[in-house]
Amino acid sequence: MSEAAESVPAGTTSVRRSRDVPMLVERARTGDPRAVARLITLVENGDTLLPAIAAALAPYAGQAQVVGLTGSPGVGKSTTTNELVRALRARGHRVGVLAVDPSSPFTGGAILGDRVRMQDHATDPGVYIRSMSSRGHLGGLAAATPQAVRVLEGAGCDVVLVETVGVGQAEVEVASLADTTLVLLAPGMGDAIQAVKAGILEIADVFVVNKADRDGVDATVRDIQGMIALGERGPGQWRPQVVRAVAARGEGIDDIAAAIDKHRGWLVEHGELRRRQEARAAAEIEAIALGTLRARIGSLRDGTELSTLAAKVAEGGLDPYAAADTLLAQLAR
Ligand SMILES: Nc1nc2c(ncn2[C@@H]2O[C@H](COP(=O)(O)OP(=O)(O)OP(=O)(O)O)[C@@H](O)[C@H]2O)c(=O)[nH]1
Ligand SMILES: [Mg+2]
Repeated sequence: MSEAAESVPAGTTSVRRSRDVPMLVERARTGDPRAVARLITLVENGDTLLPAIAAALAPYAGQAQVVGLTGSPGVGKSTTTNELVRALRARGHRVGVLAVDPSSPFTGGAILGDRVRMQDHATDPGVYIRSMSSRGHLGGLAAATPQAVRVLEGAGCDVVLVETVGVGQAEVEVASLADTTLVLLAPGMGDAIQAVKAGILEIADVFVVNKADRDGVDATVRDIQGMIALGERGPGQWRPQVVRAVAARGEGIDDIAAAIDKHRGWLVEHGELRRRQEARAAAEIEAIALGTLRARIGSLRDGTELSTLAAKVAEGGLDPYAAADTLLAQLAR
């Protein structure tokens, strides 16, 4: 705990290094980007202040519309995000952007590219853009991202766009945190097949076939529509939309926005929005609980409990299941 940071009157330096959660949240509420940045850093680092931050932000849960964008590297996620931000700003929305890379513990060069591509909004006080890595956070990005979303909700963002790189399991996990998930594909990248393998098809609410200025766009659209047709869907279930775009020229962005709106309407109409928010909360609680358990098991390993049990199991006096039960009972205390 940095005492100095707290005694300094609230200014630039103190906000950047502050550990005063009520002050940071109050400032974030007024849209102070430094307070938002500081809170997200604390979240990202898995700081010991996390529970206090979560408690202070709890009243603002569920106030923003969360839209996830995922897809292979270079498919055009940041370009699309940038254009969507423009469209949302034109409607007067406050927008938060989180660019997360689940596959690497540190966000690397791609982020610099994102910054450049989203430069258009760098001086707009109605836009907050942030890159995130999973460094330090016990539950990884799947646990850190919803908390960062809460920070942005607390800061008054109406919409939060979450860009994740890749089409693997970790991306599916992060993308499933959104109310509406956009999966971006490009012609000729074999993305459609990879998407099926990674279970992306199940989480996509809207498919965006970007780079529609390239050859093979019709075939890609056909592939996806074929896959959607094969997917089992009960009556009243959402049928994923397919939208073409040339994000680099701002084309198709209105169609993407319209598809997001349509999905939003469907979510509300079918009570699915609350169900998704609850599923998200459940995943969050589980990740935190597992993180705590893992930390406690780690500390048990250093102690005598585990070695005592291990000795008994090794000499045949106890079976490992019973030993694990004993261990869990000890952890619960
Ligand atoms: N031809 C063409 N190029 C595009 C289009 N949209 C984006 N690009 C280009 O594709 C490249 C990658 O775009 P990004 O928006 O950075 O892609 P990304 O998916 O965010 O990439 P990562 O974050 O690295 O995974 C850039 O050079 C863009 O200018 C498009 O519609 N058509
Ligand atoms: Mg990007």
